[in-house]
Amino acid sequence: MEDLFLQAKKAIVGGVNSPVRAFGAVGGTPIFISYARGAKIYDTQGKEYIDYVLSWGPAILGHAYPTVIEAVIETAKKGTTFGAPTVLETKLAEVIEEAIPSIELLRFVSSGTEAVMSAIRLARGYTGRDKIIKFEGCYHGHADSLLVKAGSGVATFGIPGSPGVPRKLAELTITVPYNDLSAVESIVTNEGEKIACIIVEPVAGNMGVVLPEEGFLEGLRRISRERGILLIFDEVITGFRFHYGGYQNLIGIKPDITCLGKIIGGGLPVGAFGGKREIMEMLAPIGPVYQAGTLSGNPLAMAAGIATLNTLREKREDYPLLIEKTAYLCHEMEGIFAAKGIPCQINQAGTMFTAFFTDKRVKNYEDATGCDLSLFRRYFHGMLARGINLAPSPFEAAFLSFAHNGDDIARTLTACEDTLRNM
Ligand code: KE4
Repeated sequence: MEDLFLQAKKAIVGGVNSPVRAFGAVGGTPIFISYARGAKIYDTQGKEYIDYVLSWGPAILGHAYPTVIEAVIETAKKGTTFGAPTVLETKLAEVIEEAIPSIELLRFVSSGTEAVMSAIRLARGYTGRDKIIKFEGCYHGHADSLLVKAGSGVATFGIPGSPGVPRKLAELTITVPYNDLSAVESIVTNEGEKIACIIVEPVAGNMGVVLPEEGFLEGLRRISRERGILLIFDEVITGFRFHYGGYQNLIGIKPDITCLGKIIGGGLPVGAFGGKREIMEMLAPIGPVYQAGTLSGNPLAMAAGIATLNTLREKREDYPLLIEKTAYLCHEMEGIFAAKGIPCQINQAGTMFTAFFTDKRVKNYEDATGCDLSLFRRYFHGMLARGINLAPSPFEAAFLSFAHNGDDIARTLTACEDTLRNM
């Protein structure tokens, strides 16, 4: 596949259309996928892999799920996009709003980044305030205001997380450690009236899986409500990942705005943001906050989303079993690591998990970056060589799909055992 990568690099920046795919964190040449089905992906040389990336979350039903594929084919025959309303958009919106009651009104876009970028603008437009609070290690897509890292000192001015992000804009984003409610409280005490929103991944997936500590999310809801700050849950990963609905339903917290993506598009480009009617109605064409998109809500993507969520609704009783399967895999892997004397903490949340190579609990980004990256690299390549496809970065989540069966789990554990034996 080196030849394919060389050829790709001649036409596409770094040979990839999203940086993490280039294997920068793990070294080596990325595998080129030729097709996928169920829990398996197949590279261009026909090698089979059990897939735990699932295109970074969307393929929760498994790849090439027949009902989804059928819906896409049938819809495509009638045309792929019209730039005009279709009933498919209304249908998918109704399905999502029925599953996640905090969303009274929504807008579809074509990616999670677009959903978050638009939600931030809406929060700023609705509150008339400019500052936002985000958490270190949470990733919300690549909009300028979110590509910011913590400035000097605790949570003062943000500094650009990438060249091209204006310093003046970065300074409006305050970054605090995940799970650090007191840091949020002290900022809000000092400048609550300047803060438009707090955005958080209710379960973090982008520093590896990190769970909210007891009271953390409840605290954000209380603090934000007290000071007229909008609370945004970025559920691009967690939406429909834990059960048929948002993570928010499980913990009984209603954010003001929810961002969705990945699963709701069934593998086609769909993002969405939605929430309280009075907030959402600030958006054009009803309100003055502008937001738009040529392919937003296009029929093909809507058809894939409707087929996916309808299937997940039928399978809603099967989520606990999938979570149990995930817990079993994590528990057995922990045993294998322990038996080999390799320090490893596995954070599991529902059907997603991350193996951190450290002997410390990982409850924020600082803990996550303290892991042994060289161990991770050897583990990643050992598993890949044995036909197990993991995310090529230690700061990502592994996902199970409804297509992963007992044999896949057993093969994964054997590969894990064999990999560690050879490390
Ligand atoms: P997209 O623009 O990539 O569709 O969504 C951005 C986004 C927003 N919010 C959360 C919580 C997300 O996880 C993401 C994107 N996730 C990454 C992987 N963790 C996408 C993979 C990639 O960047 O290629």
